[in-house]
Amino acid sequence: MQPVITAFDWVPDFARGQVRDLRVRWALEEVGQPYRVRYLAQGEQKAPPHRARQPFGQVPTYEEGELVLYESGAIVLHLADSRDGLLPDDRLGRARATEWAFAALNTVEPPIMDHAIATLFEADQPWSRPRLPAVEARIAERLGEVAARLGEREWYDGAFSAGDLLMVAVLRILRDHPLLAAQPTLAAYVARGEARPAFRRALADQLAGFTGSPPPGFAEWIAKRAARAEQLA
Ligand SMILES: N[C@@H](CCC(=O)N[C@@H](CS)C(=O)NCC(=O)O)C(=O)O
Repeated sequence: MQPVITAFDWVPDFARGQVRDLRVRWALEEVGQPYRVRYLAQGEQKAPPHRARQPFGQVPTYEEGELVLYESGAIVLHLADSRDGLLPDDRLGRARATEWAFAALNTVEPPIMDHAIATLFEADQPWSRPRLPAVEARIAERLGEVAARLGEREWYDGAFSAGDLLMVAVLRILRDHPLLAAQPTLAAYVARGEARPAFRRALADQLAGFTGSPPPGFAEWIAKRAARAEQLA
């Protein structure tokens, strides 16, 4: 039986190609595991049936037989552990790939999400603009550190791994931002990840899945929010 993941049938344009089911789709493609998708309309993620799968009311989830998993990192690591292709065979190599996966999710992603909160989710709040310089400085510091550790290597530790998959997925949140362009080796690392056939298939499939409609009142809500953000500028 094919595993089933959850994904949204609609998100705003800025989120297309970034929703976290992409990481899971990418891992599934890398290991050659066919899968099915249960699409959720906006709002459905907070209803009891999905909450039973995902306590925070978010996507993605992963169901395989009696296993129901949430957290994209845990799902990617489960796929890497249970199939060939995303973790080296040796114990120490597996530990290093896991280290890079946690570095991505635990150390690099939080300041990048702070940036998304300040510029998107809470862009209309008075605290966001004053906070931005500090958030950007923290991201710049982290990117410099990641670039220093990666050096000139193609991937973190030999062959492409689940750690690289998650690090690229996190860094590409900044794909159009000058902060990433300021680190050419990282920008090239992201481009290498995005050039992988498995990534391209995963991205195309995520984009093709947005066949739904925005929730009622979305256009009015976004316009009001933009007007408030404009006033604060
Ligand atoms: N740490 C979680 C984060 C999941 C997450 O933030 N999901 C977002 C989409 S990328 C979501 O479902 N947001 C909708 C909501 O919170 O209502 C993971 O990596 O799986």
